[in-house]
Amino acid sequence: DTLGKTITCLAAIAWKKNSLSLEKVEVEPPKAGEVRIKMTSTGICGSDDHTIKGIISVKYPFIPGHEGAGIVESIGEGVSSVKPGDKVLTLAVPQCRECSACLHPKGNFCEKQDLLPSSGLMLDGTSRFTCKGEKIYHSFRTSTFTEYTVVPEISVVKIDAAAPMDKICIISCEVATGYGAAVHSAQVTPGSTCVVFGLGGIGSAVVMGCKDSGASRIIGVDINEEKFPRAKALGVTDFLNPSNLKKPVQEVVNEMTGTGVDFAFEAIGLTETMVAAWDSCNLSHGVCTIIGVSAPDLKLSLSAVEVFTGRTLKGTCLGDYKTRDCFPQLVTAYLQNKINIDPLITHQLPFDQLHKAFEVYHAGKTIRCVLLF
Ligand code: COD
Ligand code: ZN
Repeated sequence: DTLGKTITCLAAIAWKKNSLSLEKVEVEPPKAGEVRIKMTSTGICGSDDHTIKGIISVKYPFIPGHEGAGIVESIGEGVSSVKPGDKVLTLAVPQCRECSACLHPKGNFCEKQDLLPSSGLMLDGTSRFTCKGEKIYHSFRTSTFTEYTVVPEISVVKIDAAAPMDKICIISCEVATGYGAAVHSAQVTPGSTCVVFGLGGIGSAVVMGCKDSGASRIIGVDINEEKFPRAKALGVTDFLNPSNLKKPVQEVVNEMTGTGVDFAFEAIGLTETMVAAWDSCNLSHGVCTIIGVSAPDLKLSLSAVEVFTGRTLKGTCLGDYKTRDCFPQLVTAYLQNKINIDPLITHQLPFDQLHKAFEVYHAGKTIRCVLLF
């Protein structure tokens, strides 16, 4: 029985930039308003790689991971939305239901989030993890690369008890972020032309969302041509590899479409591809949706005179979904065969083979690799 006790278990710790190792960690019981989860599965997202490399700024040493699913082990005082035994998803952006973002009908970037900036601590300013006597930080208040984690109640949501845990973890980021960007944030229209920059996990989910929305042409852009066959199966109609082009990719997109695309998406996190996505849009009505997160100190350089013509530049985080309200509905939609997320998972490995999982990820072989506990 683990109730009220510190649990010692296996977790991945990033001690410093680019150094990840599996360690025995102590996970404290949840305090008031917190939930301790026994993880069942977690995806490896590009953002986790960004945190390990220090591109997204975080506090070291920390436990990475945010795309997680698990079963509630115990709850702290006052927790009412989940109970031990519930199947849950972890939420990289919480939903406190009290802040200005949560109260706004369209807002989802809850003020209690811990992405930008990142404290690496729970809401009370302390950590629940220690290793070898040292305090270990959290990431995004989710930290899913561990057999047990502790998260605030606002960063977790109960899902359908029938949900297959080896699959649905990707709904908590890849599906919400990518598929949601197309169907919910940009609201891609039937017959439209789209371009998707980056055909990794997130970009592939964007392609799926464009296709499900009835887009008639989907141009996929990636420097790794190994991504093309799977993206084609998901709905990409035309491919561009910028490293093989003699002119900027946006010029080629404009020539191919005549007038620029109706919808552009950036799912890489580089300023140059963000600008290329914007410049690929129809001057009058094009909508450019930025999904990728860049390093915090960078700026975009756009032609100022071309801003007034009517295009829309929009950012999106987790598909603009209010996470606790909407993620259970995405799980249910999957269970009802309304969204097919299966092709977005290309690899599955046991959690203790985390290093191998990162090797296949870095080799550019994956759309999503899911780690199973
Ligand atoms: N031109 C074209 N393609 C490129 C380039 C380039 N210069 N550089 C890299 N790529 C391709 C890679 O070959 C790869 O296929 C793809 O871009 C990136 O894919 P992945 O699989 O490495 O990463 P994803 O898809 O899991 O994530 C990418 C994001 C940028 C979306 C991610 O890192 C991110 O920033 N996510 C944050 C979005 C968000 O909402 N966060 C909240 C919770 S994560
Ligand atoms: Zn993610």
